[in-house]
Amino acid sequence: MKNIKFYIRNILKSILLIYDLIRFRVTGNSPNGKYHLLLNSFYVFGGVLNNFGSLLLRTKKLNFNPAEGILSKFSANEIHSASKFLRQNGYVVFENALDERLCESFLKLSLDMPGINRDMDSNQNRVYEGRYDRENPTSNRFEYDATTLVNQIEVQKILSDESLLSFAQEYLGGAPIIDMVCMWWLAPFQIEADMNAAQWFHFDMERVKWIKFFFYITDVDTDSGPHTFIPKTHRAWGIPSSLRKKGYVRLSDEEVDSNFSASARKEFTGKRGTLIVEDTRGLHKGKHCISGDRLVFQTEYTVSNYGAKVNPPKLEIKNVGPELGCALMKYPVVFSMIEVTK
Ligand SMILES: O=C(O)CCC(=O)C(=O)O
Ligand SMILES: [Fe+2]
Repeated sequence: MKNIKFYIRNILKSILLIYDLIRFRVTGNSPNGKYHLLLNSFYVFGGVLNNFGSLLLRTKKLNFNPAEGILSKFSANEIHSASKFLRQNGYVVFENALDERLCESFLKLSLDMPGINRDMDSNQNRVYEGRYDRENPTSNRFEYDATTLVNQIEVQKILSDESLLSFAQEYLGGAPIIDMVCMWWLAPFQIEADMNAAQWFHFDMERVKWIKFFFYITDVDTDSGPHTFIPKTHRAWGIPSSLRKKGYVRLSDEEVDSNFSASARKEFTGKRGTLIVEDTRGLHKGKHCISGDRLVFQTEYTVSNYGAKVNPPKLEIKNVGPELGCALMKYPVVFSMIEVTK
């Protein structure tokens, strides 16, 4: 009986979601913050309505030049196979995507730029805002805000990279919109994995369809917090209903292990410069870092800004470098979730 009620309630919510998606397509508005309906529909329909939403809301593909940017070192055939692999498995890895020089610049940036400790589940970590001290971490996760990041020339290089935009577009099936720019350290601060630091398995669900690019800026081994994914769980019904029904929560390793064999887990160890492209609608986490540390820079591209409300990062016009300046003029929709200010 409880089960029937759960399904009836959520089917009604899914009908409301379809109405809200169509209204958004027509008016560009979702007045009463109906995005939680997307989550509800996912619990019941396992992603089918996400696919419907992305077909409805995507905009026309743009004419990027895939030969311009960091993926241009891979042949057209390799990119084609990578794209296919990503669609089938939910992830694909490019080794040496970033060169040593760019990794060094990102590393230096992370040590010069102020950041903030992520609150931990226990709230036991120190509230700290300032520069990162690799020798004395004070949280499992230390992060930088998007506004600080988008004003940096190294970051702008990635944001305006046409080979990345082209790869994202191929997956999304419509013009990619940059909707997240982040960078963070994982460090061995507390013995336990932290849920709030995304160290327990979960799926992301802020948009109808999106794709994340994780760039390793430091070498990552099994102890220093490798990003971890369960292949194929990005597909419709890819996450078993018993796990989806728990809602938008973090899942323990035991809960995940009771549905997938431990060997199904893909733990991404790799040299700095490695790029992991992943559909984080599948189950994933940052494995708890027990020694060493891990710095990741990340961008997310979405097919539509329908979904969770976010504060747009502010990009000061005086900080816009030539590459980004050019991309902003050519592809305004890509940067439509970034606020350009005087
Ligand atoms: O730190 C990680 O590898 C996981 C981060 C995560 O959950 C995410 O970026 O969605
Ligand atoms: Fe996540």
